[in-house]
Amino acid sequence: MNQRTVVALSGGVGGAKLALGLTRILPPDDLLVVANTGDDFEHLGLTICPDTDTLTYVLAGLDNTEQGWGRRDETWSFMDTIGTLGGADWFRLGDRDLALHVERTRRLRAGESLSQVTHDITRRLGIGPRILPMSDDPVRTRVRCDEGWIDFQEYFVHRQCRPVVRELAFEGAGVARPQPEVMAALAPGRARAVVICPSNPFISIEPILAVPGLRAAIAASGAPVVAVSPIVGGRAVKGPTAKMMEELGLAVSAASAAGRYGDLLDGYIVDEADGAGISVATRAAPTLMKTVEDKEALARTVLDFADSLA
Ligand code: FO1
Repeated sequence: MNQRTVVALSGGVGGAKLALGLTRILPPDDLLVVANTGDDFEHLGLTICPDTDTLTYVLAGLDNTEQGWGRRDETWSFMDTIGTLGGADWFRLGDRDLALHVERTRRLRAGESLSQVTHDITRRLGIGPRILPMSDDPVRTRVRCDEGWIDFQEYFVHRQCRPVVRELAFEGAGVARPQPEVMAALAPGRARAVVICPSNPFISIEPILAVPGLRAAIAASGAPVVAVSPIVGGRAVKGPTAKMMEELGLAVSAASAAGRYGDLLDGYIVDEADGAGISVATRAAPTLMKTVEDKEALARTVLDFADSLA
């Protein structure tokens, strides 16, 4: 029987953790991780792809675990120096991380697609499973706050998520073409499961679902769609998820996170404390991932649950 692929949608730290767990229980060819590219931006003349790079470093075992992004064993000579030259030093690019941005930017400018560059870099770093962007066309998350529309990283890093979020937009999503290999993995009968990782629904998952054709392909894939709640005990594990929910007038709960995915979900993994008010099938499990064993255990729970829903 042809191997059936697990397709995981991921953004941010939580997504990368569960993706790591999935790599520990699946053969490399059976996992395809779709990276959100809405956080990508042009900075210092470089094309920066944070969610792709976080996945890359975590799956390559190169990640800075305390920081949740970037590489460990970093040095900061470039950042220190660009600051003295009056350049932008608010978005911290370590010297080793910088090499990735410089080389990726060179190759994109030479006409390679983001998928080609990402595939080659992940292979060179010894990563078995596929990490692919949701689209090779640019999609950029924009945030409308009281001062107007700002870029995502300006909101998330430069202003440290302080602005009140009134609205989000995914610039370019309307005309972005879904990544072909992702669409092929979602062809009817080809996927074993679609896993929506415990990422921020608004900024990590919804941009992926906004790429024309992707949401419909997931729904038509015939595979069980299982999401892991990013809210634990009424709080977000990391990042601005809870703050955004409040600012967008939503309850800060696992249920309202699930509500963002609507009828796409077949199952929802919630932390023991959070099962109330959820219409789809739920399974309670520890969703806080501190150790690699936690990540593997949650990955196993997600796939067992998905298989039971198939
Ligand atoms: N996040 C920060 O809070 N501060 C930073 O200086 C920062 C730099 C950075 C550099 C490369 C990279 O791939 C990610 C980086 N991030 C930083 C995280 C990034 O903003 C987030 O990972 C995503 O955009 C949100 O999930």
